[in-house]
Amino acid sequence: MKERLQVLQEEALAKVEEASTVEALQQVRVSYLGKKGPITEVLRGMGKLSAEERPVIGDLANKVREAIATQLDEKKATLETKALDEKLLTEKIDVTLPGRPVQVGGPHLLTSIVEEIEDLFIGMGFEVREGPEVETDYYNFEALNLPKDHPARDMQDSFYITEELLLRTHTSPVQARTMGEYKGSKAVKMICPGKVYRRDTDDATHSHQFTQVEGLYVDKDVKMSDLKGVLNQFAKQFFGEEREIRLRPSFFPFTEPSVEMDISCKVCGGEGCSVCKNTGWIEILGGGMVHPDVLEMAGYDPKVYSGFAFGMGPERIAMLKYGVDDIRHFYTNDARFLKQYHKA
Ligand code: 2NL
Repeated sequence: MKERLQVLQEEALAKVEEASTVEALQQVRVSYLGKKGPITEVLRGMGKLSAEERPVIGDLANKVREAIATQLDEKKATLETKALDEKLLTEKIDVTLPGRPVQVGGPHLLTSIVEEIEDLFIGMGFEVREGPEVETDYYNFEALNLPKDHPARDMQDSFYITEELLLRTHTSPVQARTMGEYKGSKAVKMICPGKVYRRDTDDATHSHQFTQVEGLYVDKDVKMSDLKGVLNQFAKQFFGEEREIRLRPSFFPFTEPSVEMDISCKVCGGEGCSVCKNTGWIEILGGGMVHPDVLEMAGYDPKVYSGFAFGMGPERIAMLKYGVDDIRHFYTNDARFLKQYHKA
């Protein structure tokens, strides 16, 4: 039995030596050390041995098994290291290769325009305020001198959620809310940028959702000349020092008197061309002196307080400044359009 064990050990070690893959090694392990292998068989047959022989053979069988197992483990480690080395050699990474370029985004043109407008008015002492896009009938219409039967609040032109709730049609309710919050106790000097909604058929110059920036200055002794001064400053800073402004009479339900402001055409310098439709002027925004009823509803005594307000559409302003020919470019978000306006 001793010899048989010794032969088995030699055989097994030779097979281990021969094996060139981890799989072949596993094969050797199973055939020599497995449950049906010869060593197990020897151990099973121990019952037939004499009491003196039993511990000697048992001890030897265990030693043989251990010797084979140790060889197997060592060979396995060697093979694995070799396999890893080969893999590392073939899968070399060239760290000097330039990386794939990362797509860099930037603010949307409308965002940049709104921020530029905000900065100019902040520079003149206005604060920036925002408010809800789902508005009550009261703040969107009633508080702005647009009673229930007023044609400007036609159901056709608004997105109603309930009888009393709608998507705001302008950002003025934010101003009405602010005045209401101050309860006629102090001056208001604010602008409110944001999205507004009107039922409209989209085309090159119309969109059912667009952006507005409105401004409001209410204080003791605010005059029309203050409106003109602030808007002139804005126009020159935004469009260029050489641009002139003019105010034309107009009508809005929430201002009296009301005006529309034009800037001189930069293409022809006022001579008349296709951009300004031969007038030399381009319409930019509307405004006026806050209607006394609007002041009164918000808790401001119109005998003590007066104010001016104005509103503009950043889409229109961006279209004029950059020659964008279709308002839908702002919303379809074609990267080829958007990229042109990413500042370096
Ligand atoms: C335009 C004209 C305008 C206002 C907005 C306003 C707000 C309050 C009181 C009075 Cl709380 N007026 N806003 C006034 C006149 C014109 O917008 O063409 N926007 C695009």
